[in-house]
Amino acid sequence: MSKIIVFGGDGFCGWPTVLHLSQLGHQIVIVDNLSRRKIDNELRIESLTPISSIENRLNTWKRLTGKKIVHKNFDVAKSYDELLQLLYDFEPDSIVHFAEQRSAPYSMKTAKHKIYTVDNNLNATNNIMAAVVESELDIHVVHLGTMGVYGYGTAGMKIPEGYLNVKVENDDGALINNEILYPVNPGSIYHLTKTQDQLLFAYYNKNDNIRVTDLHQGVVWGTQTKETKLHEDLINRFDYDGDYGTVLNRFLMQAALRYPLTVHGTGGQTRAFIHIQDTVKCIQIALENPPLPNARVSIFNQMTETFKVRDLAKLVSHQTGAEIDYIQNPRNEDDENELFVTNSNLLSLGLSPIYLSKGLMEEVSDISKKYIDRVNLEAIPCSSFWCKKPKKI
Ligand code: NAD
Ligand code: USQ
Repeated sequence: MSKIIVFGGDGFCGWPTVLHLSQLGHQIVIVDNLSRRKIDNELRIESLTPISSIENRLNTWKRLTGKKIVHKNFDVAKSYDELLQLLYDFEPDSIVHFAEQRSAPYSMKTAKHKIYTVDNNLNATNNIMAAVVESELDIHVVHLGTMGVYGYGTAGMKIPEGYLNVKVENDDGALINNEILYPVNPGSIYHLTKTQDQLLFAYYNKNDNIRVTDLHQGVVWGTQTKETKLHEDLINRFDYDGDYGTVLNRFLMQAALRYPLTVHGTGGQTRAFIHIQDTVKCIQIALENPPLPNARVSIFNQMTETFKVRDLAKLVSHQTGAEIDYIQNPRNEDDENELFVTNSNLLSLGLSPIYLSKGLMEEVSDISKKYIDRVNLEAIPCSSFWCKKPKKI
């Protein structure tokens, strides 16, 4: 049993991870300033699923399993002293860092949203790393990064796991082998913060020997995991709105509502995907397999399959009879791309992927149908534009 702090443990990926790690017998402290719930208020939206207060969530978990999870409510990006004190008091073996503003459309809404996303995400990561160094504790940091750091063009090659082998010519014309971080190509201010996180990790790893695993995760879909299904108070959040809803969950919710599926542009964008149950499994695997002392940052591509957006829409349409609406793309992104990704690290450490299946899609559809009367129709269109004049299709 180990001691783990989960930063951002009230969120979509964080909450099921917390329950899974607690179920495995680990001692968990959640740090979450509930900013995501406050953003719901700002945008006048709510999770499709009725999520309980964090107090109810934790009390119900204790009642059902006898396991106690502690919640600390502070802002990791701002409250450095509190963060350091928590490390001294709890002496964690590991940290899982989810505590960032994670929506690309939200990060592009206005200048204020860009500034908030950069301040929040970079200061959260830097504060955590600086506190780990100052504490002088040997803590393994597991961070949730994104596949979007690479951009989505692969020029025919498979995207490697973080590092690229290159040959450069020296002054004598000889070829020198080198290894570099894969060149970044962020598609939004949010994704940009994740590329900068990478540099923070590389630096603290080089300078202070901090052990870091950076999980470059694809788009997460699904809602429930084994543990969140145990009681309605434990239900996970389900974002369906134009800012936070991710594409497959949105399509399944839209189909349940008989709302035409909102494909951006031609839908030729290929993205990497992973089911939420695999997200929690991958984090368990990462925690159980820390890098060796003095090793460089471990980077794992946390995705299980790739799809084109229009193919997902066709799949959902085929199963549900939903219409497809090809709408003007609010984002500045390539309409068509191929994506080939290496993901052998997590597979070799024991991940047995859950692939997109009719059954799992039906589960999300059932949740959508159950809570359909909570949908706010006005929240469905994406109203965040990358450029003042959106690209024409
Ligand atoms: P989320 O917004 O649901 O959860 C993030 C949690 O962190 C929220 O509960 C929020 O209140 C908290 N938080 C944010 N800033 C904080 C701060 N400064 N101090 C304390 N708490 C703070 O997001 P999520 O979908 O669970 O994503 C978690 C992580 O996984 C993010 O870093 C995201 O970039 C990454 N990720 C998510 C997806 C996805 O599809 N959801 C895919 C790839 C990577
Ligand atoms: N899309 C549509 N219609 C919609 C919603 C989205 O066509 O109604 C398209 C988008 O234009 C985009 C693709 O679907 O081409 C994916 O969009 P998304 O909103 O599902 O996911 P994205 O913005 O990429 O962000 C999500 C998470 C983010 C994470 C990222 C992983 O919100 O935290 O980092 O997935 S990745 O995409 O691999 O970078």
